[in-house]
Amino acid sequence: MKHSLFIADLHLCAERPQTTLIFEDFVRHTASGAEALYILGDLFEYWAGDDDLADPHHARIAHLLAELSGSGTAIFILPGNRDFLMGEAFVTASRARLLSEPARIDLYGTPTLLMHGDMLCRDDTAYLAFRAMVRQPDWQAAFLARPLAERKAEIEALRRRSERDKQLKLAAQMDVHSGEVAAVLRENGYPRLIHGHTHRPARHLHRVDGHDCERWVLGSWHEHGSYLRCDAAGCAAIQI
Ligand code: LP5
Ligand code: MN
Repeated sequence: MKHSLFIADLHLCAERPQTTLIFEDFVRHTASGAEALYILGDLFEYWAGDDDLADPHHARIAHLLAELSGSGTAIFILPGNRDFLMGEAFVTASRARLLSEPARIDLYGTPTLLMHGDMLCRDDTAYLAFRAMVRQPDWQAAFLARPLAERKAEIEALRRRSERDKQLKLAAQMDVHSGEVAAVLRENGYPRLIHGHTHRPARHLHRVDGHDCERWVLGSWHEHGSYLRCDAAGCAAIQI
């Protein structure tokens, strides 16, 4: 049966080789049977710019995706808060297509909205202010003009700060806001939303303006692999 797969929050990096091995196995033996693979953000621990494709681990992942695409599975990448600096060079090397957020697709007859999920965390105001700054094209051009080693050091400092800040935030503050979920479904069409980011895999039901909607939250790959498989009959979450 024709089907598509959805993943997010793999946070791949050379320091976690086991996750990369699980991902390679998933791509070669599971994703290869799908019509399409949608990567909804945070494929990498972080992405400092496409010049980091020279890193052997990054090149290995791009090559793996290019092989999958060459074998007939379409690959779509919607970048997350860790890898929004992914550009044309990475998607070309991976033979993937870049999606901008929110992306609307027709998934076997069901209108489906795809997001990373960070934009839905309306109560995380410190993060949203930071996000607004780093998503500006001018800010990104200035950042990318700096030497790669400097950018990586800056991002690692930011990662440490982010981990510290998260300790001070309430769990609810870092979850999606149901009002924001209703707003995006209203603006972009009902009835299905798929996203990641919160690392709280689940299927939620929402009633929005009289429409029964479903929201699938993808799991992270920290403990084990996880993906969502959708076909004309619906979606199912699967753990590897
Ligand atoms: O990533 P995760 O899920 O652990 O936490 C996120 C939010 N944190 C982030 C930061 C990333 O983890 C760091 C990697 C980003 C790489 C991007 C590269 C380009 C940018 C480089 C800038 C130097 O996204 C976290 C949320 C959490 O999700 C839950 O939703 O809470 O947000 C934070 O912790 C952010 C702080 O609240 C605010 C930080 C303000 C920092 C201001 C200094 C900016 C310095 C810029 C220097 C050029
Ligand atoms: Mn994220």
